[in-house]
Amino acid sequence: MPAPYRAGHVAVIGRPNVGKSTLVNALVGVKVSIVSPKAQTTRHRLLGIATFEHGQLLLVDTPGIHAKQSRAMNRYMNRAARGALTDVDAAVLVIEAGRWTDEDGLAYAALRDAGVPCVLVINKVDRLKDKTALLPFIAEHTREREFAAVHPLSALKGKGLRELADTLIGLMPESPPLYGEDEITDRSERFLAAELVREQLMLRLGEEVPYSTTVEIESFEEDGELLRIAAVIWVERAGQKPIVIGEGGRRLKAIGTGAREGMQKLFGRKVFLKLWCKVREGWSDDESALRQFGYAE
Ligand code: GDP
Ligand code: K
Ligand code: MG
Repeated sequence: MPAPYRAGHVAVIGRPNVGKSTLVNALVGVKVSIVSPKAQTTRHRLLGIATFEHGQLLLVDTPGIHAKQSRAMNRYMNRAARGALTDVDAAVLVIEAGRWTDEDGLAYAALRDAGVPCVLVINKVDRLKDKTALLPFIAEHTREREFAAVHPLSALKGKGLRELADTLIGLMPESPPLYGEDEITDRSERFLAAELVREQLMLRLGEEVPYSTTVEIESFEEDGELLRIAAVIWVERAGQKPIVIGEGGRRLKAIGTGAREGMQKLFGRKVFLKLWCKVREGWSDDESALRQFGYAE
């Protein structure tokens, strides 16, 4: 008798920048969730759908759980991360090889409270110079914590993913696939388009300004084979606008080119993208502006 098909939800939890979104993308096989070296790139919960011959994993990518609660935006992100833990069949706690911080402890505590089976993923093993350090690291951090399994891997290099997928499928309930096998996310193309613009903002702006930006899609129209998309980049203060636009409009142009290339790859169609930059004073600490911009939880 063949093994039964299994399908269910897996929350992907961890502090900012450990590689949660990279891991979700690697398991799905398509970049559905934006990635950058900056913390808090992921602001929303998003489902990545990974279909295998013996099971389907609905991976809930989340903003990193972090200690800062000061702005309304930060509170939204922590709520989105913690909220992901309800109604899941298992969770993955992602940490970085060789590093355990207080924020990892915070993420583990949220998982333990949720009472779902938890798999520890030790990501970025490709960065370890001394691989023999891995075993004592695992021993130290699993001694007083409860994990269903431990998987050292590299989401970036695609090493160890199959083993993780098998473990996770084993933790899922028996069920037929919950989504079609060609589906990759629960989010709309409109949402993904806004995210791809935001990814460019995270990549191309310095340390401060990206956190003051958000992206709103004004129009999203199919024109034959072409997608015509118009988007507004919102900043919080007038002084941030010239930074986004750049000298002679060069930065805005680069943001547009990068985002358009990402969209064409993801949507498999030609994209015509128009971008504006506008000011909305203090939007990231303003609950009603947050709701208008889609940060509702
Ligand atoms: P998140 O904030 O937890 O979602 O992390 P991201 O997926 O956005 O990744 C944060 C940074 O870590 C990005 O620069 C990734 O390229 C990098 N990264 C993710 N996984 C790996 C990995 O396995 N190895 C290495 N060397 N870098 C990684
Ligand atoms: K990140
Ligand atoms: Mg992320």
